[in-house]
Amino acid sequence: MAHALDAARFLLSETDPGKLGPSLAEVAFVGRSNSGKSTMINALCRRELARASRTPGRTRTINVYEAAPLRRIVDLPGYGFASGPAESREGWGAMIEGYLSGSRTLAAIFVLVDAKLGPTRLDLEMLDWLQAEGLPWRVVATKTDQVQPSRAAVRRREVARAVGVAPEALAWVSSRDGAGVGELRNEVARLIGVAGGKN
Ligand SMILES: Nc1nc2c(ncn2[C@@H]2O[C@H](COP(=O)(O)OP(=O)(O)O)[C@@H](O)[C@H]2O)c(=O)[nH]1
Ligand SMILES: [Mg+2]
Repeated sequence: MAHALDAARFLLSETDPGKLGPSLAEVAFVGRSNSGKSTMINALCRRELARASRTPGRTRTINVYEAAPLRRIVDLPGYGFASGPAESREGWGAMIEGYLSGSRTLAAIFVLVDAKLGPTRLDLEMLDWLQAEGLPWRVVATKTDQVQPSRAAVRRREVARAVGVAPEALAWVSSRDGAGVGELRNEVARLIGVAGGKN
């Protein structure tokens, strides 16, 4: 069945958060390189919008998609991939923070954490920073297909504890087998104000 996010299209890529232009509502995806951000955006919108990469650290721009005019989904550069000079890594951090603290229309920031690996030090730093800034965040465990089904409940509790949330508050998603994708799709649509509840 059709869903409001099926209409999502690529809008722009930018390195300067000040040049993203106006928006009515948006959600952003952050996480370490290779955590599954691009693949998840593609799964949510059911099309190859974001370039998923075999080479970690490829997305170095803020990539913006629109599900309807001024209703946005934002793919942020992955943090924590050690390639390139230290200054450019610092630069990506400043770009991400500049965007997150500067946007007035951010309805949620989804922090993607690999379910099998759990949060890295940088993930925990990001969560502390979001909390300190008073920004609305939610942790999404990704690639849950890589956790043995018999271990899933235990693993979900472990990852939830590690990021400091209740197990039910941790989204548990696999872009590969589709687990949790429908719920997250509805949540994103509602947050950016394109909800039709058509799923
Ligand atoms: N098993 C599994 N692999 C995934 C899943 N999502 C992404 N991947 C793989 O993880 C790698 C990184 O994905 P990508 O979306 O490019 O991550 P990004 O750097 O955070 O944008 C790719 O090889 C994907 O195929 C998933 O749900 N399950
Ligand atoms: Mg990516």
